[in-house]
Amino acid sequence: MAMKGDQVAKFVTFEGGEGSGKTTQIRLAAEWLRERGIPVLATAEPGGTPLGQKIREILLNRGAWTIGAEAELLLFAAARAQHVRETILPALAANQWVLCDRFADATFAYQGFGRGLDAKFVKSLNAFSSLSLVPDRTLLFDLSPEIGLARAKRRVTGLRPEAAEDRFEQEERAFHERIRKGYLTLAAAEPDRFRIIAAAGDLDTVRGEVRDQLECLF
Ligand code: Z5A
Repeated sequence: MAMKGDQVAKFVTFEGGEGSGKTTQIRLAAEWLRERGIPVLATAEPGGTPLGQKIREILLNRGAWTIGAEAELLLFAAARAQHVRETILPALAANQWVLCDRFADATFAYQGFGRGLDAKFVKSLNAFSSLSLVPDRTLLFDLSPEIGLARAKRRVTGLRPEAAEDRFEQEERAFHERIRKGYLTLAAAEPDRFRIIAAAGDLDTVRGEVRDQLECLF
């Protein structure tokens, strides 16, 4: 599809449980948008800035230290605040589309629904740490934890070898079921923003669904 010069940049987040295929599809979507002449920044949380990368190492490395639910929440929030200020807002201001692998909904799903932290507090911390930025569209990659965790186990994480299965992948099955339910609850509450992607499909089918959803934003 030919793009117009007056295209307004969009902020699109990719959410879902472990191994749902977000990272793979962000890469494909970014390539596809670039081929259409659309400037794109593909980024991820936690991460996306030097501070965010440090926080990511602290959060995801297995076994080296204990992190309680409250500290975990605040670390994700700190990474996000820096990410929005240093990376996301400048990219949008430069009229670049931003595709982000996880954002504030992940905090709701994992620390709120998953860890059971107070929903009202998580909501207000999310607004603070996002500098009130809300995605134009959120693609929720919905998949049973059974399939997702099996996929995630086969993937290379890029962390040190002994951390190949990170802190979140070690959680019990019920935790991952709560995450899935939490995401679906968030999607039901904001149907204008969320689109649910059937992530159990093969790579090409999912890629097609993602493209259809992005085209709706042109
Ligand atoms: N977290 C949190 O608790 N609170 C927060 O606020 C935030 C995050 C922001 C980040 O880890 C962790 O932080 C995350 C939530 C928590 N929990 N975990 N783990 P991460 O960034 O390292 O990982 P992730 O975000 O969960 O992504 P992932 O596990 O890497 O999965 P993915 O990105 O959704 O999937 P993928 O890497 O694209 O694919 C996984 C494998 O499946 C890979 O081998 C692919 O080749 C394969 N794949 C992909 N698509 C398909 C299809 N369609 N069919 C078959 N196989 C496929």
